Amino acid sequence: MKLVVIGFGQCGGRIADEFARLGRRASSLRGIEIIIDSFAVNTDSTDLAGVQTISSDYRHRILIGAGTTHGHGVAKISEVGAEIAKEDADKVLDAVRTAKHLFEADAFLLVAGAAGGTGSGATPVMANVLKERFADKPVYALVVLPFEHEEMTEERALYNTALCLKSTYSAADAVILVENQRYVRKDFSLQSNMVKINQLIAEPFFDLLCAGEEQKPKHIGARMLDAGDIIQTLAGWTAIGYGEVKLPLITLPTDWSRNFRKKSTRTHKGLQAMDEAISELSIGCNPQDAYRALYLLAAPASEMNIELVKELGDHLRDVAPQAVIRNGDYPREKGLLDVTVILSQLSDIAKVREYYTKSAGLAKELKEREKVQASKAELAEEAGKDVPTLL
Ligand SMILES: Nc1nc2c(ncn2[C@@H]2O[C@H](COP(=O)(O)OP(=O)(O)OP(=O)(O)O)[C@@H](O)[C@H]2O)c(=O)[nH]1
Ligand SMILES: [Mg+2]
Repeated sequence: MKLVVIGFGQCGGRIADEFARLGRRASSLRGIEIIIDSFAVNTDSTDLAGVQTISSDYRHRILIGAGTTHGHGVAKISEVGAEIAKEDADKVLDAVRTAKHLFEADAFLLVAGAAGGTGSGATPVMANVLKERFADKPVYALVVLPFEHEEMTEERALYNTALCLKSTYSAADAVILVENQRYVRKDFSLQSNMVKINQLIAEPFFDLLCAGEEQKPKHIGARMLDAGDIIQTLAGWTAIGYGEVKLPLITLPTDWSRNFRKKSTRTHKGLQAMDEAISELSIGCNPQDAYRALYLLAAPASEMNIELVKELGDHLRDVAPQAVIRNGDYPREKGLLDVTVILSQLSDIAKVREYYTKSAGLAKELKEREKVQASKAELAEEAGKDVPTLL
């Protein structure tokens, strides 16, 4: 699958940069193209300069709202981010149109952190605009949810997140949710290691995007998972997960049907990788709420057979009984068996509901506060009405 990736705000720009690196890796190591082009869009010029792999010209690192923010960001007000994106949408569209081989792209992937101002405001607006202009290409959004400490200390973080989720869900074809906190739970040292978190966020997409672009017969599986399968799977709220098991580097060719013990070890490893992928999903969710799903098994050809693919399918069906499941196998490097899982069209995500509930009250409170502030300001002005002015 070939993507055009556009990152909005600081978080979005950095993760889009990570996708740009996945694209380079695919072309240098595998000789295939998965990222047609990548862009970073921001109201903050310093953040744009911090991006590393995305081309450094102004068409790939796009400053929006320069007239309003003078390159200094929108200070976490997502309504301002959205307004600026509406005004400067053409600037982004013009840049995207210059992407080489744009017609070959299967979809757009927009990326943003939901808690800030620029990314959370601009992503739904641009999803809308892109859907209008490119009717034939799905628009997906990868939205990063804030850390717990941000939710507890900044009510704006909660409010922006709710605004961003609601608007992006209604504009994009699918919203892939990624919880920052999940990576910290796994390894606390990651709290301050955004680079590592961003790598962990992007990595599960590598095999998934590569599998359908392979041309060499030795890397084409019995059932190739291509862009069509992914597009058919992605809809609404979506989670992605990845699990791997290391394998011995040297394995002797085996007759699977005769060697029962070896067969069960293989199955065990496959299931272990799949269980890891499901327990490490990018957002906490109940797989029973998924109406679409896919899994991709990648391993050396000698380690896979159709039976193993089927057993993994049976396992996923037990976990996500409602889902229409697509699958593929991808013969790859020695020494590793990995499984990528997508659960999509999730009917309910507790975390999303929680953002909505908390922010509904907050929306009222913010309005109330504005009113109180306005009436206090009026009183202050009234008190000074008899003081002469110098102007
Ligand atoms: N995973 C990850 N999260 C990030 C990164 N940078 C920021 N975040 C998270 O994204 C949210 C803030 O979004 P930013 O991208 O910094 O904000 P912005 O879109 O630039 O908006 P403004 O700065 O308010 O104009 C917070 O929840 C951060 O924890 C990053 O590189 N990776
Ligand atoms: Mg910023």
